Amino acid sequence: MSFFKIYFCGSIRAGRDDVGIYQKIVDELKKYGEVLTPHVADPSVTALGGEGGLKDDKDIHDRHVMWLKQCHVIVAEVTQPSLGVGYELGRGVEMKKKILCMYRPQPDKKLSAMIAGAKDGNNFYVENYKEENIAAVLETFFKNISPPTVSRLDWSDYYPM
Ligand code: 6K6
Repeated sequence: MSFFKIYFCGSIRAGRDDVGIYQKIVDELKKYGEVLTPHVADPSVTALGGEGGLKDDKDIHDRHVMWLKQCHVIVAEVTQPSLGVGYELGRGVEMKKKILCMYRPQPDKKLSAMIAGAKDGNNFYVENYKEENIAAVLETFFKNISPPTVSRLDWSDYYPM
């Protein structure tokens, strides 16, 4: 089994309604490797609450950009629109990361065209899904991408950029 470094994105300050789904996705992602951002799925992290260990917004931003650089793949739950998630995806595209956006279709809303239209069938995937299909969607994504070329013991674990 390949050991991917996975950056998971989900709404924090934009609202925590979907945190239960984020937990299910992160639990599933752990079968494929190391999730660098498990706190996004932590129900004790609220939209207004702080995160232990990270001092301020600059600290949070810089730490997350460092994890974005380190990851092999980005998986984002994009149903709850979030500025932070959109920013992470834009940075990820520039870094040429493999990206999967997971969206639960809504009766009264449409996914942003800047996400839906970024789909390219190569690096940027967008999948509509239902909660019961989380495992299947992730299995298909990971089956279709190349395994990481570095082992679990990556130098960046010792010398973070
Ligand atoms: C925790 C609760 C309120 O504020 C915090 C501290 N902020 C963050 N903690 C951890 N990750 C964050 C924080 N703010 C943004 N992020 C990153 O952006 C995560 O990786 C999420 O994927 C994304 C959420 O962005 P917003 O705009 O919904 O907060």
